[in-house]
Amino acid sequence: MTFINYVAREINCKIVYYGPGLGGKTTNLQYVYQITSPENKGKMISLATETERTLFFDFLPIDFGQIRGFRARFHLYTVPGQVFYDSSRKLILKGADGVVFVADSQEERIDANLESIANLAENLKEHGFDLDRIPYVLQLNKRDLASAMPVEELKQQLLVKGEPVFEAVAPRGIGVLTTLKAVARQVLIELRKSA
Ligand SMILES: Nc1nc2c(ncn2[C@@H]2O[C@H](COP(=O)(O)OP(=O)(O)O)[C@@H](O)[C@H]2O)c(=O)[nH]1
Ligand SMILES: [Mg+2]
Repeated sequence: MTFINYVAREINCKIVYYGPGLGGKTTNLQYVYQITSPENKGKMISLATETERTLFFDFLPIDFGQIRGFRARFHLYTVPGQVFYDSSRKLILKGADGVVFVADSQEERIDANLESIANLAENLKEHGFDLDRIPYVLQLNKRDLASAMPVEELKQQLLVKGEPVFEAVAPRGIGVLTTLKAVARQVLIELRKSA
């Protein structure tokens, strides 16, 4: 669902941050937004539900994202994590070029992570996409917490297809950009195939 703007010579790519509530999706986006210079980003839009916010903004990375003379503009979205917002999640997922799954490393959130991955697979399927084929990376967030499960154990439970895995502490920006660059790289590879 990539939108090409020939006048601006830009290719628009949509990347969705998915995962259980309070896992750190919004924090990831806020960090990327903070460190992007004002001339390269649009407004941060926030849609507030009662308990959570859905955020999105677009930006033009200067150090990555070139494709045949076009610059790639990335539109980053978060989804609400709670079960009863499934219709919003589905809507936001529509037309995604790539997905970042932000897992909460805490032991007590393992079931929430698993449920959210299953929900992602299901919702992608409804849009005619396949988790096995869409650009996808796994972020293990909250590595700073004492209750964080060992990385190997999390990988065993959460990996779906040998996707790249990144450890993160989103409020400190640790792992945030490496995660984003990895999914962006996959999206650009897919685009080049179809260009
Ligand atoms: N200790 C710690 N707290 C985090 C981390 N990432 C996010 N948080 C906190 O977890 C809470 C939920 O984060 P948020 O980004 O809103 O989660 P979202 O529901 O997935 O968007 C906030 O209070 C964040 O500051 C992390 O890596 N470590
Ligand atoms: Mg959020």
